[in-house]
Amino acid sequence: MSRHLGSTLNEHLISTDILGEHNASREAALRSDYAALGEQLSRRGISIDAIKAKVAVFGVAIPSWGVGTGGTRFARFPGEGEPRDIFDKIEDCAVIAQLTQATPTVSLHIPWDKADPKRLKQAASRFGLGFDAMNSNTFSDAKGQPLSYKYGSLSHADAGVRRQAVEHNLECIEIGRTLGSKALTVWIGDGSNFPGQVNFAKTFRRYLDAMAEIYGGLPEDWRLFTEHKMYEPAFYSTVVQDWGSNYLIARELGPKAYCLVDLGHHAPNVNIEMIVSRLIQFGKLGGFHFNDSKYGDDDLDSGSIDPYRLFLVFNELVDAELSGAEGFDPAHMLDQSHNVTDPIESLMLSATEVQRAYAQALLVDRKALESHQGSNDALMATQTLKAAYRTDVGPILAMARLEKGGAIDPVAAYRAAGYRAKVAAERPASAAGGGGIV
Ligand SMILES: [Mn+2]
Repeated sequence: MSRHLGSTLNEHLISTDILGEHNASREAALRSDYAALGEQLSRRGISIDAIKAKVAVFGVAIPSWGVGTGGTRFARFPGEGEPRDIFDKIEDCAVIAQLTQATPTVSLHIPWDKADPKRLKQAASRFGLGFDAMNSNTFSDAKGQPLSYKYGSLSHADAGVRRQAVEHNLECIEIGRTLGSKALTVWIGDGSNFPGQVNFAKTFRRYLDAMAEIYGGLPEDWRLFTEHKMYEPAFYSTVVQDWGSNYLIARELGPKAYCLVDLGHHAPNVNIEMIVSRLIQFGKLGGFHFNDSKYGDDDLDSGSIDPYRLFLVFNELVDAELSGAEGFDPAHMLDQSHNVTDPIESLMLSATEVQRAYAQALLVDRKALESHQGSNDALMATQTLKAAYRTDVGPILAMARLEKGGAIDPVAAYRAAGYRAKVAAERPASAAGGGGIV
């Protein structure tokens, strides 16, 4: 049987010998678990190989800033061997991609990742990585920037500040064009902290006009994603605060504009899966930032708090995929902040959790579900979802990884390879470096 370990021309940062040993010691158990699950699924009329094939081509992008240690409003505690610049970040992303085989692309943030685009492209192609959506930043002031974003950016009362913010976004498109990116994600922190501080309608109008200019600079085959967030840093009102405003933006701007849903950017208990369904139904779902949240944050690891909600989101996505919803092609990206874990380990597990939710959603018996819905059998309808959710799809994910040259257990292989200790010796800790979310 052919094995794909190290079969590509990509450079590997985790030794293929260590990875081979890791997999060899686990392969027999995995094959046995996979066969048992295959038998169980076949009784349910599902081909395990067909599910595995779908999982194998499912990818989620890694945000460049995610591999650095994050921080809170109070402090940032640098992690050992964290990346010093974008080239270190690309190497960390390559490790995640090698071991999980689920993260083929990196999403850059400008200006944090600003570098010669040709060098960036070379650095990524060494490891076979591509570039996902570009992310602009008008929520903090870059060094040497003439005008400040303290009171907003694209919706600022001053035309000069708005111009500067538009130009920055156009520059992000230019850089992304060289890198082979196909989308720009815009999130702004604009809003207010006091009632009366801003005029809601005027700020939104100014934002729409500025966004129209950015939209005008999009290449033909690009998409523009706007990301809503209920609050923070503005704690009284936010210009792009919810999916309703976001939908209005996408509709006003035109057919290349879509809404991006960050799971952590909603009020607690909001029915996010229904928002996802609405955006799909009206052709405006652009993509996701995956993370999890307990209260009002957008920082925790995907699937770490409420994996059932992640499954329910994917239930909507698979429903759209199978029903051939028009123009349905959502982008997937992780967006979380790691403060108490090794970011590489968190990102590997998070990518796996996203894949897991996808695989579980593929197992939903949709004919049965439709029939229960038609006969108002609420109990059996919800049990149909639970039956899929309760299935341990771990062997499917692990087999897909193994066959693509990844690790059966990515975290165990990563620890065995000693990557963090190696880079800790090469990358001196720096309080300024890291570029996590602050
Ligand atoms: Mn986000």
